[in-house]
Amino acid sequence: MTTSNRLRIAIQKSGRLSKDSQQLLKSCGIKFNVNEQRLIAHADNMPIDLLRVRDDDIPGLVMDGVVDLGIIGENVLEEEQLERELIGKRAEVIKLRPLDFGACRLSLAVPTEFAYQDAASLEGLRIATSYPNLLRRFMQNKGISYQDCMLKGSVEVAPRAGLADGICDLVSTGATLEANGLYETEVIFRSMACLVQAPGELSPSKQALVDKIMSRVNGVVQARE
Ligand code: PRT
Ligand code: ZN
Repeated sequence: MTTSNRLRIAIQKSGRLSKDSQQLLKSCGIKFNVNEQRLIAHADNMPIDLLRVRDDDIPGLVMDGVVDLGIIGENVLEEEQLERELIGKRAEVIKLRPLDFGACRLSLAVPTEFAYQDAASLEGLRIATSYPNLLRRFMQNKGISYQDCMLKGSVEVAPRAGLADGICDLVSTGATLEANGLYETEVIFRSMACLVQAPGELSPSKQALVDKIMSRVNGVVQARE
């Protein structure tokens, strides 16, 4: 039985979005306690279950309707949408609203000694990234060909390790780039955390609950502005 009368919300288990996601839901009056060992946290005062998963799993869970809502970085959401479009898989979500945390940008960066003029400086070169679809879209729009170096982690060390000429990675302060002898040359995608809903209609009771949560999220986020 994979359907539930309880509203399911997927949030990142542990990482840069998890504390803010939990805090936001708590500020909306949803009472829950997280057990680090458990995948699911049941809310005490509303028919809501929180699913604590890897952030990369959240877009797919929402797109497939396994959960009703999700809190996810737009970078991960957009990458998954492009990936699914490529393989002809359902990729819709309802974007409810951007949130006020998780700000970052996906940028191109090259070693300090690299004489970068514009993205065409990367023509034919190898670029390391965990976001191959967002990178491809950007480079295709510019008509620039390049070689892939797909890495799920340690992207910033790829040039120094001789694996790639440049990188396409998330940046917030820029300290990681600097520490690795790289500089940011081009922002290809700006991202924030966002609240998304599964495609299709919810049951009237779930929809009423989503409406209630949304009005509270709007209030909480506005109050923090
Ligand atoms: O385990 P799980 O798969 O759930 O987590 P994860 O390791 O894939 O993701 P996590 O927790 O690192 O990031 C979750 C989301 O936070 C990202 O998808 C973004 O939407 C958002 N976010 C915001 C960031 C950053 N800022 C960020 N700075 N995600 C990653 N970084 C990394 C970046 O990759 C680089 O290594 O931080 C480093 C750069 O930071 P600065 O400050 O040195 O520029
Ligand atoms: Zn992840």
